[in-house]
Amino acid sequence: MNDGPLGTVLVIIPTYNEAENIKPIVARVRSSVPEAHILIADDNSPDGTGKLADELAATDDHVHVLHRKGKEGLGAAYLAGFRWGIEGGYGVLVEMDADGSHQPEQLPRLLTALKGADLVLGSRWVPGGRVVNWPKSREFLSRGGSTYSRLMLGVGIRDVTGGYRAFRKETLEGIGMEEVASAGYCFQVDLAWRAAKKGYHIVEVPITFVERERGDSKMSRNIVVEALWRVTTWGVSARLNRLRGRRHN
Ligand SMILES: Nc1nc2c(ncn2[C@@H]2O[C@H](COP(=O)(O)OP(=O)(O)O)[C@@H](O)[C@H]2O)c(=O)[nH]1
Ligand SMILES: [Mg+2]
Repeated sequence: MNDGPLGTVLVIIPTYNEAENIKPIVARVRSSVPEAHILIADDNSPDGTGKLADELAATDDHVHVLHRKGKEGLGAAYLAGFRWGIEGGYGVLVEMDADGSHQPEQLPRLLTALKGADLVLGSRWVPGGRVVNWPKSREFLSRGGSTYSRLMLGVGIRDVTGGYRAFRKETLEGIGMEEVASAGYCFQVDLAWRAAKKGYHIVEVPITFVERERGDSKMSRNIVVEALWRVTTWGVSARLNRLRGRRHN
């Protein structure tokens, strides 16, 4: 199993109630990057997404399903998927939503950029990146969240909450992903910040993010509050540590 110098690509798609979206997204990934494998990480969706995923896996040896016992959040599903992929010998692990927001047709650009990077972020907020079908309020929240995190954490990343990403396996192994506890958006910030602190080379590639047309978003107030709270405590404690370090020198 080896496609290219970085190894075989595994696209991990976490799902919770994505019955209307799972078949179209898998078909799009399969035709955009035919050599890649797909892992659907389903949290026992009540709408039967897991069963549809099994049907896809039964007829396509590039499609795999990880059935999880219940809804534990996006972060936990990704961590289980990363572990599954690393144990299975994949060299590149991709994060992608099931709802079509992350266009599979743009995946080749992320994978090309990964040849010269340790981590590639699909980015809405670099030149060339954009968002389709978002109300102004959601754009404001996302841009604001990214800017706040960037200033608070001191990282030069424009889109730090985005969830369309490609990791080299070595990057995930190197950042201590087992310690990542955050659930929602914060999970993405946490991973990117860990990679930045370790000095990994992070490249942002512009993407067109398309808001979902079918099914419901699982975004909630709690997820936003968790992210704000954690980013603030990380930023403050990093600053305190730097101050302490300076005093002792
Ligand atoms: N396995 C799993 N997937 C989830 C969970 N919450 C959200 N997802 C999936 O994560 C992706 C992004 O979620 P979405 O609701 O679109 O969030 P939004 O894009 O921020 O509005 C989708 O593929 C969801 O089905 C969860 O608790 N478990
Ligand atoms: Mg979405």
